[in-house]
Amino acid sequence: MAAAVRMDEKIEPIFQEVIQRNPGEVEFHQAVREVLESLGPVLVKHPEYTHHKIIERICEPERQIIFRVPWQDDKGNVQINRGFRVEFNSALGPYKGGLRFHPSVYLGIIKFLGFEQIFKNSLTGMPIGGGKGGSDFDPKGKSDSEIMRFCQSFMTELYRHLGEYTDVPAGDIGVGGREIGYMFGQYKRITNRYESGVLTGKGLSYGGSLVRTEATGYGATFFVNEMLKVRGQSFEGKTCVVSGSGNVAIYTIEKIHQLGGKVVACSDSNGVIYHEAGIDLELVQRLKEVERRRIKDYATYHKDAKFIEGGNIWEIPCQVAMPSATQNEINGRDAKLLVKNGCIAIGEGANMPTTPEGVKVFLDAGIAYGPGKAANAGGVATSALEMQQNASRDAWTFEFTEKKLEDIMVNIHQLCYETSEEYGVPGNYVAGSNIAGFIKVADAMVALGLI
Ligand code: NDP
Ligand code: 2IT
Repeated sequence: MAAAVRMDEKIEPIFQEVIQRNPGEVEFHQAVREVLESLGPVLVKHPEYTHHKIIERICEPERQIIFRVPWQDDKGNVQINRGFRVEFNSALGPYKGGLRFHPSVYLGIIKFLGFEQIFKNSLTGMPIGGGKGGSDFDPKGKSDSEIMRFCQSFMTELYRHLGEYTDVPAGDIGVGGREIGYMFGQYKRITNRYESGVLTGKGLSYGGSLVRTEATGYGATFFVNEMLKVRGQSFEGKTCVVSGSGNVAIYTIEKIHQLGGKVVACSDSNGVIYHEAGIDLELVQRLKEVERRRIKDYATYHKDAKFIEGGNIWEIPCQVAMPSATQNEINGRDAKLLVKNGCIAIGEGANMPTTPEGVKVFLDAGIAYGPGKAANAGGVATSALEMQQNASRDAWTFEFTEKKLEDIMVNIHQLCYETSEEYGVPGNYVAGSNIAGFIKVADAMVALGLI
């Protein structure tokens, strides 16, 4: 298996221009570099992409929206946040991608996420373009009323850019069912339209889809299951570690347990819970989904579990690791530790959780490494299934929808694997996902003319 290659000499100047035109946006540079490093052999097979300047065009968002979000806290103080929506590429369909509410959000984070989303959405095989948005608003410690006022203010500006055929946001870090509900309510009120397809991740009482809540975690686990199958392995009896304890982590843990694996650790930004007997998922769900508490409290319910304040979850030996918290949470040293401790598969529930040094370690070690744009595509794919149900005013059963999700993940895995073989790096899912995701968008861009 080949490791990450050096960037092609025709592509390098394009990348340098991206850095120059987007100063300081280091996460965006990182995401672009990773994709561009895979594309050298593609240009050899497809000289038309060079002629049409597809790479230059794909690195420049179609539209970037930045806006003020004023709101009032419970004490009556005026608060100001910044809102973003980057509408990156609509060659395959309306812009589609989540909204992130986290204090670390700035344009560079939204652009990295939006860029990844283009290729991820392409891999799903569904008619969705790429976009991402969010705010530097910190939902932690806010009351329900504060969250509602913030979401209403955010949507009061964003609504004019949205539409079921234009741009369809969903959740991401800090944005779940509660926030989507408040935003959908405000969109409906302002536009006087019950336009279900304008947001996904909706509640089941107003047009949401079964399985959307579970989809990213379930999908990532299905993807890892496929990678394991290629190696004649399965989840049965495997010790697993899942970082984070939010939406993606919770449903990753659930599916791993259903497939016979045992998750022994999860985390939040304060620290790590290690529970050798296996994570008690019902408790995590109650603490996180219902009571919105910290993962530290888990240890007060299970005396045999340990909370490691500020701990590094990747130091815990495991055979399968599924980073499901945030970007750059596995560095080169963590990756080496994982490999040394016997890890054979990585499935990225989070977006870009591994640094370039970490990716290189995994590829060099020849372990099964499923990058986020492939492994976590089940979330957005199920969003597209939600759009499909909304458009036909239908509602599918859990089993039917989950089977569709599983089929989509099996197909994505197969597409990435076959593409890696076609390009001479069998089992390199980085190359496979970047190339397969890119080609579909590039072909559509060529067909649509200079837009
Ligand atoms: P949630 O907000 O539900 O959960 C996020 C989890 O990650 C929390 O446990 C949080 O801990 C932890 N976390 C977030 N930021 C940091 C940080 N800077 N440092 C340490 N820990 C952090 O988000 P999701 O589960 O939805 O998202 C998790 C990841 O999955 C993100 O990378 C997201 O982009 C990606 N993703 C999400 C999809 C979805 O459908 N929701 C789809 C595809 C990818 P704390 O509470 O302490 O902040
Ligand atoms: O990163 C992602 O794919 C998401 N946060 C989900 C996007 C979506 O539109 O469902």
